[in-house]
Amino acid sequence: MSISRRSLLKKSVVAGVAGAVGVPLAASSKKGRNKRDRKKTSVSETGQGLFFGYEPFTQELVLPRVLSRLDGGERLDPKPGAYPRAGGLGRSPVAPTGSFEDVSHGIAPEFGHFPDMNQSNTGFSNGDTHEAEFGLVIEETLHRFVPDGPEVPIFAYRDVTQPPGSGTTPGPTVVVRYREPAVLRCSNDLTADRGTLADGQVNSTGNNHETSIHLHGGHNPAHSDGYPDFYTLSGESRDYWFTNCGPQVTDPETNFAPVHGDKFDEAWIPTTLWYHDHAMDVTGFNVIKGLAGFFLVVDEREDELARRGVIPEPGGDYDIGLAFTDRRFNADGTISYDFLDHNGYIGDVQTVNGKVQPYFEVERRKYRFRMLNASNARIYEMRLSSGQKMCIIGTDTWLLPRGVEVESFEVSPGMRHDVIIDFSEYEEGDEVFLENILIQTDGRKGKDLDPDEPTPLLKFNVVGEALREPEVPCVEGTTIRGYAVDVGEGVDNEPGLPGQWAPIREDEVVATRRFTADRSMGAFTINNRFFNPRRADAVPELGVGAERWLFVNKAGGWWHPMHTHLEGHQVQAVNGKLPRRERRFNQDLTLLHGGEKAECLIKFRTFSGPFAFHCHNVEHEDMRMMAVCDPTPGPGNTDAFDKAAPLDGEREIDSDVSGVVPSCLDLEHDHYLYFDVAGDLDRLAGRGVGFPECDYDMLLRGNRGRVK
Ligand SMILES: [Cu+2]
Repeated sequence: MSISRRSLLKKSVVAGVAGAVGVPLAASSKKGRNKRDRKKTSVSETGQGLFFGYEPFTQELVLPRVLSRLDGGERLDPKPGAYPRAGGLGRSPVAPTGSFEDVSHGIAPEFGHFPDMNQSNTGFSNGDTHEAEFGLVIEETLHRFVPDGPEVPIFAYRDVTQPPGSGTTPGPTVVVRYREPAVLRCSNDLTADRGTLADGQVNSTGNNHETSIHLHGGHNPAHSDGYPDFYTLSGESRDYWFTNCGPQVTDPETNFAPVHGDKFDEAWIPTTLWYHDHAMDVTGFNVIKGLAGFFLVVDEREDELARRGVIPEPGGDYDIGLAFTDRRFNADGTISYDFLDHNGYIGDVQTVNGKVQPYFEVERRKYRFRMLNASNARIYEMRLSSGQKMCIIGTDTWLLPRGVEVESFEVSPGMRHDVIIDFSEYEEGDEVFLENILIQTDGRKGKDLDPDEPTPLLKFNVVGEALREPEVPCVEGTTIRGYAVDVGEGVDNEPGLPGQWAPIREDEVVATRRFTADRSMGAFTINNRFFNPRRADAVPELGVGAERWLFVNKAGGWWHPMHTHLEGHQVQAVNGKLPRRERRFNQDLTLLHGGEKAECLIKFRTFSGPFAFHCHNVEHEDMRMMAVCDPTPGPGNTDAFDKAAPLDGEREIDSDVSGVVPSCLDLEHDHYLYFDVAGDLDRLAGRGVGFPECDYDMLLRGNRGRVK
């Protein structure tokens, strides 16, 4: 077995005590920036990739396929919530024998307890506890990044209805309706014995690889949130239950979400999400190898905006997902990844939807682009080469109350910008580039904005006739979600588009917490602590009011994009000033530049923890810049409060919660760093993953499994 990230980490941290950690071995990032040379761009200026070059903007943008819905005879078998075992289905898992048909399909114990989450509120059309079913397989396959370049190994999500080897990066796009709960069965085919090219498979690492899918922006129970060590281990499967709802409105009588509430906070209706790997210690490697995809939730407001012509039809031909990832390649074209570069992975080759600098033919009309920064550490300042303004209609997971027009916008890893670009003013044959003007040479931080040295990422080739009728404009001030209350902007929404967005109010705040980002021993800390998945760093009272979270960046000049799971937040101020205009609403990421303090308001609703919050520079995250938020019922909910016990850092999480058998969740402390023994995969051979019979506790809004 080749060396794993985790074993490297252990070695490097021990070495780090002696001061040897934090020095990247490869000097790759220093010289990495693309010069603006549209004639010929070498794949790498690091010296590693000089054996081949490519002509930029000669390959077409590729759009990911839509993930197949499983219906009719294709539905998940065995059914979600049931476990395969000899002699028929049972309620508890059995040790797997190695085939997907025989592994456990544990699902969040909340599954089945929220019948009113679906749109119709009359139960589920299929008599089940969810509406949609999907299947993904995680596999290694071959992919061509560079035009006429080599096919190289990637990790990919594959639609389970498609043949082995057809996985892609980005993975298939999941499209669901708002309040259409879904089960996604994820099968991890990254096994050490998965075969080689000779027998039609790809095995570039010779390793088992553990995974954990996080639906970024989703409002889901902890068991389905991709908690870092709630793995889907290699050769095994896991069922993720995605509510596809926003947070439930708190019951004012009990200060707690109603048990069978059908009221959801319309300010937080999800729209543009993405799913990606979140496995502890190895997220950076898994993501740069390809494990990311779009997840779109469509609601009636979007339908109405499309009917009026304000936005293109959701999921239609003019609604385009763009995932931006920078990568480095070795001389043979394979992806280069330095496990000991903890600064953050910076590539010198820019890819969009897995293709190096592609072109995209656009008609002379309006498009919606869902721009996702899927890079590990690169931050972008995006603009159009023509100087044309773009209209932002959504940031991260949520639509804005009104359109915001900008000439450029800043994007940290993990962020999404939902942007309308109108090509109607161009002539056929015009070329427009989407460009990045933020210079960044290593993972620590962005440097200067350089408008004279842009890196072109994507070329739009304008084609076709002008439209006969002008389209309805989507510009500054156009009603999108609309304001539900007057926040000094007026509430004059378009007729028939009632206001949905509302701010979290100061008078709702019941607690203030401060989280300081810093560095230590070559790794990264929040409040001087390294990540420990068994320790709660924040225990908000579930469903009660709001909290003020102060994210403080003390880590010298380093930049840290902070991401909250379960709930997004609203930034009130950064260093006492308002943030950029488009980032004053809902977001699940706040970028802290050097020395910045961001003041955010956030609520915790519907589900108890544990949930992670962390820096989304993925290498910082892997190097422990992560903490645990464990929303827990408070004393106002006496019965639940008596049972509730937040994670204390010592106690094991029960297998009921994690899906990992208890003996694999032992704690190990090593130089104050927590290591998850579950990651030592040899120890897991032949053991099952799944949820044994367990009782969901409605009062707790979750199940830690230790409450008897
Ligand atoms: Cu960071």
